[in-house]
Amino acid sequence: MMANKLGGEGLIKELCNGFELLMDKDKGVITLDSLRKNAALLGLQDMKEDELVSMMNEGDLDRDGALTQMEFCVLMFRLSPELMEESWFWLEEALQHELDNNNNNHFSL
Ligand SMILES: [Ca+2]
Repeated sequence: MMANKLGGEGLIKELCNGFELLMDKDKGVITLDSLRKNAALLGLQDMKEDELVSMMNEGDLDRDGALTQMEFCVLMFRLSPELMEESWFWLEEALQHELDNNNNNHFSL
């Protein structure tokens, strides 16, 4: 299977390729502006303004008005119901890792 071949990191990378196309190159995150500007690169040029806004809202887990790479990846997984169950395993592992890192950062502050 593809997931086994690539490993978790490779699979996630593959799925998140869109992030770099959509992000604001200066800020390193996806904003509504960069999404609007770059949507056509992913074939999303037909998305309406309110669809772009709701995509941002749905993906923006910490409500800072921008999508980080991790937030974008989570959104892509949620928008891709055909993805294998196995992908969820890798994503959860990556998320857990991310959360652990964040927790550690909190404690060290
Ligand atoms: Ca965010």
